[in-house]
Amino acid sequence: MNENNTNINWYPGHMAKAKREIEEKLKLVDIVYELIDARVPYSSKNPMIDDVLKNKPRLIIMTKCDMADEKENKKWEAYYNKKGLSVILVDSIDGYNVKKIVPLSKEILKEKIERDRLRGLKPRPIRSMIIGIPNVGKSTLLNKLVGKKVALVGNKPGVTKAQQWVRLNKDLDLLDTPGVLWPKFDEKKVAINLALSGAIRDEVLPIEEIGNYLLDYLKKYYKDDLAKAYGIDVSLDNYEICDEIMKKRGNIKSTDECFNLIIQDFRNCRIANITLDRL
Ligand SMILES: Nc1nc2c(ncn2[C@@H]2O[C@H](COP(=O)(O)OP(=O)(O)O)[C@@H](O)[C@H]2O)c(=O)[nH]1
Ligand SMILES: [Mg+2]
Repeated sequence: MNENNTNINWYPGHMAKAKREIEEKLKLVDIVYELIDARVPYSSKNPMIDDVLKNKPRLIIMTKCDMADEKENKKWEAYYNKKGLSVILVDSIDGYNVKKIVPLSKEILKEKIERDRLRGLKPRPIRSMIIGIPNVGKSTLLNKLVGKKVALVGNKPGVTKAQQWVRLNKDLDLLDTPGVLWPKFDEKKVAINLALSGAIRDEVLPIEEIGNYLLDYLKKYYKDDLAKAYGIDVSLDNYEICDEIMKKRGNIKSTDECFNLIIQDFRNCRIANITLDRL
């Protein structure tokens, strides 16, 4: 249950392979859990996912909702709902909403379940899988869903490649390895958001660029929180702000260190609960 692709670079070859692997697994499941990070609900969503999933029933799970801006959570949830997609916000650490995932899955699949029943098919557990970009919280959610009562179901007959399933309850089996989606960052803004959220390595972009972007964003949307967090005048330019912070904090000795501090504070939710994608 542990795949760690956060440090790899994604080349077209990797993407093609990841796509193929997901398509293979897709045939085995009734429903897909597409994980996106509530702090970056646009940037963490692979835009090619619709091509890969086609008409496969899907539940969008917005992870880390505890770290994101509550108002924005609601807006994004409404936005995806309006597009006809089912969405749920979760905190996979404390478990908020995690128990709703199975009943919601049954609801999404209720027509299919009813069709199968009318055709006289024996009822069987729903099969599902988790997919998402690196660091979105796939393993954490899987572990939370499974809890302590890990029950490996074993291979299903007719499945060529060995697949382990975990029985969550009598109604739902989950593939025990999540599908890793490649992050997509053609847009600069998306690349920066993915670096800030931890989906891609910081070193992919210069710290100065990420830092300036974050500061500008905070000045625009989280001005009061920013002023309060550092005790600074946020009408100053970014480099003046860094100078102010350096004066206040002896351990911060350069602008890069200052940008790094703000980035770490963002990641640890020390400034506020922040959402970096706006509708
Ligand atoms: N606060 C919070 N942290 C989370 C949540 N889900 C995952 N994380 C954290 O995000 C990081 C990446 O999670 P992980 O499950 O390893 O991501 P994966 O690469 O998609 O499997 C870890 O530090 C988790 O503790 C969540 O819902 N809330
Ligand atoms: Mg993982």
